[in-house]
Amino acid sequence: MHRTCCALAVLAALATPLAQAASPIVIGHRGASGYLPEHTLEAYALAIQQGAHYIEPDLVATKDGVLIARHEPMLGATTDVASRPEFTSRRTTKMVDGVSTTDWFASDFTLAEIKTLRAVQPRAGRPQNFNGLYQIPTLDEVISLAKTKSVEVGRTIGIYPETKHPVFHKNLGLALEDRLVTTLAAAGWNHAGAPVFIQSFEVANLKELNGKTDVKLVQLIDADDVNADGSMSLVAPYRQPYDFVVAGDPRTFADLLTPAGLAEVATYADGIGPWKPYLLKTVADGVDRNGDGVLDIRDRRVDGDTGVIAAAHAAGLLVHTWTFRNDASLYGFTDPTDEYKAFYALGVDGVFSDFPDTAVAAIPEPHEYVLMLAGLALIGSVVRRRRAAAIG
Ligand SMILES: [Ca+2]
Ligand SMILES: [Ca+2]
Repeated sequence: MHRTCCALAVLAALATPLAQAASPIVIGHRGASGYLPEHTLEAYALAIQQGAHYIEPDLVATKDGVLIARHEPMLGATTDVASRPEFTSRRTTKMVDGVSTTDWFASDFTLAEIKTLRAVQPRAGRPQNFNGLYQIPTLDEVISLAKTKSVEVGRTIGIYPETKHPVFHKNLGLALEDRLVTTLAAAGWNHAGAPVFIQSFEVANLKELNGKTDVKLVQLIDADDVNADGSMSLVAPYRQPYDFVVAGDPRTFADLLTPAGLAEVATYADGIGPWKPYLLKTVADGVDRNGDGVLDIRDRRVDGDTGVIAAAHAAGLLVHTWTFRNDASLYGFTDPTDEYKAFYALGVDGVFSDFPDTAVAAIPEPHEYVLMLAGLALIGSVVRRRRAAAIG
């Protein structure tokens, strides 16, 4: 009886903040890239149609300094450039974050030349029948699409641009930051309330952006791999933010998730975007859990919350995690819906998904979400009390 009263009292105390807690956002990762060639207006439009709240353009610069949407400065994997004889001689070798890379680079092409290219599907297991149909969009065009679609569908569609390889672009004389802020300002979106999150794997450029814009900023947290025991594998070039490498700063990505790391991130960013194994620990223990006769990442044992989300929230940071794919990256899960539900129950604030329809369908109803978070808060308060008792 007494316990029930306590629980109800805690629930009542939590009711106001929880009622304001937003349900998780779905970010259409490179658009609905599970279905259509990534980073095309068509893929972004499909993501919106499927219910995505944000669309994600990765940004690289052209030779004439225009921001376009590509996952990499390299064009070989996601466009038909290799089949264009007029561009054969543009293939070259550059250092990208310390890695010698031979390809066609956006920074060697004018926007007019980029516009003659067409997007292709880079993943063999995904539909190839849209190859050669769609253009490479500029950031301006992505913003226009978000605005037009917002009116069309009657809800605000945000953008979630990523500055790709900021040091690389700076060294080319094609720094991304001012170009991005200028473009956002021209769109009326250079303010804290704009439906925009800017993300980066580097730190220095986010700190620079923090001095130049009030738009929300997100520190991405990478890793090379996840070890069999569930710990993170940190190997270059996925060991550290590349600006740390250049500056001789020894800290790794994982160091940004310690209490000290999160406290520093909170001085310049509004959220973190860690790779999902940082949040939910899974272990490869050799058991074929889904019984398909093959051992792969889907069979990993789900061991549970790493505590990173609670620590980030305690530091005042949002947590948006990546990448959810129906056809890959299912650490510890065979059904993608089960994976989304597990991460929503952990309390993530958003997910980057190649299949936004599946991500949206798995979001709990608002009243379920409030109860779920109340449950998390109750568990948290019990754990804190136990810790206090142990210390006392
Ligand atoms: Ca991205
Ligand atoms: Ca299996």
